[in-house]
Amino acid sequence: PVEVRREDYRPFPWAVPQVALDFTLGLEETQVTARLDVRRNPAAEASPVLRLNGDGITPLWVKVDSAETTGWVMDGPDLLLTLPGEAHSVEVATAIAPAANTQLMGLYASNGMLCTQCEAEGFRRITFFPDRPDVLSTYTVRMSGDAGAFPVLLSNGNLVSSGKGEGGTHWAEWHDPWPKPSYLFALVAGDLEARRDTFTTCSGRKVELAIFVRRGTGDLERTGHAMESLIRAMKWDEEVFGREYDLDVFNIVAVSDFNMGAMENKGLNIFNTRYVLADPETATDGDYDAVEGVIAHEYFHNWSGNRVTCRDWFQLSLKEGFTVLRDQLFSADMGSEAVKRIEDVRVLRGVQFPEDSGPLAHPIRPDAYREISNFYTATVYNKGAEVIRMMRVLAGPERFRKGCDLYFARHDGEAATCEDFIRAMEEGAGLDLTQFRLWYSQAGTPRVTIRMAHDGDKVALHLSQNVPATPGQPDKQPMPIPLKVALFDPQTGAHRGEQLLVLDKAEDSFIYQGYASRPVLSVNRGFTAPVAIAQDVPTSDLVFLAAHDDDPFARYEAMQELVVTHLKEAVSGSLSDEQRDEGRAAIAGALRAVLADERLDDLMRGELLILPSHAYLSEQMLVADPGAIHGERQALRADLARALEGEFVALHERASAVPYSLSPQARGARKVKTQALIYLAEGNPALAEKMAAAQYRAADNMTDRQGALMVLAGLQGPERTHALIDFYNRYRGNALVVDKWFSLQAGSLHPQVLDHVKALAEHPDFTLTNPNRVRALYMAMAVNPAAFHDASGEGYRMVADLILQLDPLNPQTAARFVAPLGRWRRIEPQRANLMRAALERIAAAPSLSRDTHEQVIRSLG
Ligand code: B3K
Ligand code: ZN
Repeated sequence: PVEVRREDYRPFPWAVPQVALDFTLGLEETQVTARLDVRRNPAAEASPVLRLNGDGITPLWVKVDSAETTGWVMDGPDLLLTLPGEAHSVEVATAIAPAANTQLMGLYASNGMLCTQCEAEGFRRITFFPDRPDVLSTYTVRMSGDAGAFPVLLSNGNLVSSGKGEGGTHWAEWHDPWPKPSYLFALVAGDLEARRDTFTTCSGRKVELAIFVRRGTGDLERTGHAMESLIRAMKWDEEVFGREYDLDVFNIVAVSDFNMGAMENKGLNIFNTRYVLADPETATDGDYDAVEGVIAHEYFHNWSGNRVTCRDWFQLSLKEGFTVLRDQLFSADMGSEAVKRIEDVRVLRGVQFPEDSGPLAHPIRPDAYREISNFYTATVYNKGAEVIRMMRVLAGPERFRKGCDLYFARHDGEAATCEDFIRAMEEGAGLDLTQFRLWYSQAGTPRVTIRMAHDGDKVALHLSQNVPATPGQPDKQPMPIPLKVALFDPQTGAHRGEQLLVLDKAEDSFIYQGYASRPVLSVNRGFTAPVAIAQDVPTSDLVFLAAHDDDPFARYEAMQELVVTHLKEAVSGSLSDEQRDEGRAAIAGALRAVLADERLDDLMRGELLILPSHAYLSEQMLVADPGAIHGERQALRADLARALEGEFVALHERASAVPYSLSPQARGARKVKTQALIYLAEGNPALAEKMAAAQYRAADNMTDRQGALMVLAGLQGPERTHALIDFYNRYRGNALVVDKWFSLQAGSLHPQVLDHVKALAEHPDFTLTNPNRVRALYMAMAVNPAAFHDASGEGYRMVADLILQLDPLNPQTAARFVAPLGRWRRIEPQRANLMRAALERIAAAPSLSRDTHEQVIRSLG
């Protein structure tokens, strides 16, 4: 497999202003003819050769200017034509087999319906085409099919006409007036029903909204939250970013077989059911938030992605990083800004930081890939969002908006680059981002070391930065790092105002006068920079900030740091028994304050109760011992639970009295209720079993029920079995809830978890052909440290077996399981050997997909 390099970009020699597609639909076979109006692209180096990408398809016939021709050749998967003139019409016919498409890329069948997924390179599995994002065309799509099997026929844009055909068929023709790249093409045909609503845009245009689900599944009643979220997102994008919707219809279709979360096809978003369906009985509060966030994300792509698209796939963060930032700001506005920020940082640290410090590290704008599907990563998405968020911090929200306005105005209708975005931001927001561009080109999480010196009434902050070496990037340059800081007077509990420091050198010092006594430093408030901070802070400072910092993120951060520092020392074995007890007591004291603080709302209290994740803790150590980290973390939790048992029981009781609603108060109550159980399960398992069983039985919503079942799944008493059987029987047939049933068991703290996973893989409801189900079982296990890192190496073997089995069916999903094994260099030697052996076994397989091959080679690298 060849490497594609960013520096090799060349414009395509041909423009394709118009495309007409004609589909004769069938699950087993669908016939496709494509007519492309092509003309030479004056902006490109001229070439008579027209390369049309294909993947697993062969042409049935080819016509040029309406005459059938044999003047074409195949070059590997691609079709090549040599065209003499300036402009031609090229027609190609293909036949594809949707029901046999297990990769779920291109046109495929899902529960009797037909749907598409084209990003990044799926369109070439449907027909021959210049399948690259810088070729923009207007599409006319005609489709015909059996009216009984496919009563609903959808594509991008507006419905132009429809009618009955012969032999029980019908047809529809759609036209999308907005030029778009092939990756935004979509088609859906099936027996669907829809929730409908309307939205009137700021300029007074009425938009018909519809959310489609499979008919007769009961899913329609679960689309209300998605519709409300869509309407809120449309309104918010007008108000906050000045972006108005631009078609007469906006359709969403929910599909149960889907590789990713959702897809922003122009005017016809296709969603994993997981991010559409929600009702109190089947969806948790977390699921409600995820639906709202993903609905908004895909909608926001209409501008950041569709109206302005990407020149090439190296620019992916241009649309993804920006759109993630947009959805984060939206969700913050819809709920609690502080809690949202904490959740986003938790994902960044738990997923992106490990990626950035491992063998798969890459800049947010990568330089090379073999399979682009492997670069839909936490780095491109989440770090990409952080990088744009830093621009917003540097400019302030108003000037940032000016930069965005200029970007949209200047590049509307174009395929743009990250550089275009940066330049628009420089001009529109009035920033000099010369050095800032390093955030796009350098991989690795910068590490900022801070030392505070206090002398007389002078305070000096000595800061230094180091960007670690990453694959292919041994030497790094210092980057501009914006840090919001405040200096607290521990006596008064106040500070003199927040300041924004920008550390743009390897080392720098910042001096403050007028501090008679040594202040307490609160740094990277709001997490203004996606960096790791290293500093020697007295425990008393962290306890102070955990109780008093007026920046809620910083307060959370102090609490985390208190625990991280303690666990790091405990795991390294450098603590005496006495020191360990002291450390635990300090944490218990801080937690007690959190439990008692009446100014805190429960949503925030719930965040402060969450212990730093195993992944984040491992990240703090050069070489991690997963067994030791897990053991110390659980022992700390048990100790805290025993010290605060009365408080946790009281909290659970208070929260249990709050009736179900979606208000922040009620959601907060549900959050702390299950947090209390998680603690008690370690400190007093018998009591926790009783309380969790009671919570399970009393539950009138999925948040309480899932929380209770999660705790029970990790315990060994009889209530575990009762609840698991009850849950399955209650929800059998509801795929999304059965996914939860698989996940809770695979993610549990139960000592026999690996045996449970093996048994579940044989369960009649388990299948390798549904990505949600595969992830529910195996991703839950792969991120469960006690299971995956079982000292026997069994967890690693199971993941390797899965990858080998899944790769021939669905390479994109299989390749996602490689990263957990790729962490081996940062794991203690015995486990590291077992992990490497698992990777080598995969590498030795006779034929691997390009997806899995690339990830395995990089991971062994
Ligand atoms: N743009 C899609 C991602 C599709 C990835 C396909 N391999 C979803 C999103 O980010 O909104
Ligand atoms: Zn996206």
